[in-house]
Amino acid sequence: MKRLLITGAGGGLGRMLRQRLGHMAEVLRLSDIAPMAPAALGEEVVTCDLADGAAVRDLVAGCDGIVHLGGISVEREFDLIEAANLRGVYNLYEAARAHGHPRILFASSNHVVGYHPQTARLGPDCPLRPDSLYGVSKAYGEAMAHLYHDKFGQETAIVRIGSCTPAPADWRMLSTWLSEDDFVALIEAVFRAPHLGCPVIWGASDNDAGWWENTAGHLGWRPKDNSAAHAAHVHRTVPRPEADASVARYQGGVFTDEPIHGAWDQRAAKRAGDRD
Ligand code: NAI
Ligand code: 15L
Repeated sequence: MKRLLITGAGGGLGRMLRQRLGHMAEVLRLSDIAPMAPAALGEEVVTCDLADGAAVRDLVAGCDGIVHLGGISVEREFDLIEAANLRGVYNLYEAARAHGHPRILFASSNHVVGYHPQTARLGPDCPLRPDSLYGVSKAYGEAMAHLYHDKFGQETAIVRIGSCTPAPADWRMLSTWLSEDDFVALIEAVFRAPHLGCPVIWGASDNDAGWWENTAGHLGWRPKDNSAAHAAHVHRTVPRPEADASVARYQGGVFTDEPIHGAWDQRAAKRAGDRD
């Protein structure tokens, strides 16, 4: 590729991938709304709010591929999620349509299925059971990817990332862990494939305790890491959650405990308080 765009490049995964995807394109275009380190050789750094359609259109111009990480990555107020994850995704797909349909890797999340019990083993066509407004916004992004594929042939790898961290940090992550190496190898496979289409891919390593099958074998992706190598350390250092705690019951863990932030009843209570 001549130019690969990484949105959300100032975030946790974006900063990691900035270090590790330079070989994939002559130029990495790195964008975020947050501060980023200055551009090094072979990099372009662009501040861009995903909610700004004109800016996103300019951002995507000249790009041959997009790793779309940008957006709200946890449960927050709907207005924030709406701007970055709903309008932002629409802006990205419209920009891609205007600029020749560069292939997209969409960072979806396990939280689209977070209310499935941990006893369930899920395939890519399982019913969505989002655990949060955040999870709903990722489901919307997945639907947008399918729409633009069916209508225009836009290719997207919908990657439902589990927990991408250097090592699994708790008991749940023994099931959801995606190693950084496996994520990088998946991105390479997605952009190397002659034909991609619009597959749903579970972004998890080859964990003994995993809940999701590998649906990207046809792209040549074979995750190499396994959380089992870290299990003894987690068992020794992290207290085991109670069996009836959400983090032990549901695939989405503590996201199922989140309230609806800034809900109407909370706003009404605040307005009444302000009047008193
Ligand atoms: P992060 O929160 O560290 O990074 C997201 C970046 O998006 C931030 O730097 C933020 O400034 C930027 N952003 C937010 N609103 C924006 C806007 N309106 N315009 C432009 N940029 C905006 O999240 P992280 O952990 O790096 O995750 C990256 C992506 O992967 C996110 O989309 C997240 O939902 C997804 N994901 C991550 C997982 C993980 O294990 N880290 C698991 C599942 C999904
Ligand atoms: C996500 O979708 C979040 O972006 C990340 O911060 C983690 O919470 C991850 O899921 C997870 O489920 O561990």
